[in-house]
Amino acid sequence: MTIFEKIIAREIPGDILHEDNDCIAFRDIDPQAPIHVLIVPKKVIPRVGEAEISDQQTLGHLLLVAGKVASELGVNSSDEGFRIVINNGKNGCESVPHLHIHLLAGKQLKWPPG
Ligand code: DGP
Repeated sequence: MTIFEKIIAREIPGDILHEDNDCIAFRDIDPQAPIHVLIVPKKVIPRVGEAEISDQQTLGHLLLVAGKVASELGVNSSDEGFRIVINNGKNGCESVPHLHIHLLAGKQLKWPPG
């Protein structure tokens, strides 16, 4: 069971900002920006590179929820803004093998990423 499944099952606490039938969004325990939220599908897809055609609706839903959470946190504007990141595998710095979108905001982020 991944750490994210335990948060979904309320076996460990999470600072939850959104939940619906398909996903959950909660604040990252190790924030890399003033706003750092993870959007996680309830279905365990290990990483985006292993998603299947049948996951298409879920993948799109995660992006829409990221936008909704960004709106609720007041950063969904061109003046403010946010970044979405999906880490995949070792070189992508994935550490939890349960697909998740990072929503980062609240400061000027650098480009290119490291
Ligand atoms: P990644 O490296 O892309 O697999 O991101 C995993 C993220 O998960 C990382 O930013 C830290 C976060 N994380 C790990 N364990 C926990 C936890 O128990 N609670 C919360 N809220 N976040 C966690």
